[in-house]
Amino acid sequence: MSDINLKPRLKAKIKTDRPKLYRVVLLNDDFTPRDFVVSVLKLEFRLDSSQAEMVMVTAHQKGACMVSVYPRDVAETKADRAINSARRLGFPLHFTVEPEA
Ligand code: TYC
Repeated sequence: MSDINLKPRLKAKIKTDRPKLYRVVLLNDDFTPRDFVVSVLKLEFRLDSSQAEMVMVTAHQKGACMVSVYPRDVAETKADRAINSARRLGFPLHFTVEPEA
């Protein structure tokens, strides 16, 4: 007997899965000025001043800090734009994008 199911599918399958979310993580380095890190967090990731300061200080002290979560393409675009804006000024600021657990 064949395992192939020849019955027409009657119900349209509605895709309800939410898009997976990805974290953008800020990494510390010894060269990028603190004020520049805060500006990038405000401009690119829309953090307010106190959030941006807190994220920058946490990365500075612990080595890394999660900035926010987004769908994959948004996370990658924001991280790329932030990295490139730092690179244009010669700063090695870096972000990673990783899937939420
Ligand atoms: N450590 C940098 C300095 O002392 C500041 C800094 C903070 C850089 C956080 C990157 O993710 C960072 N100038």
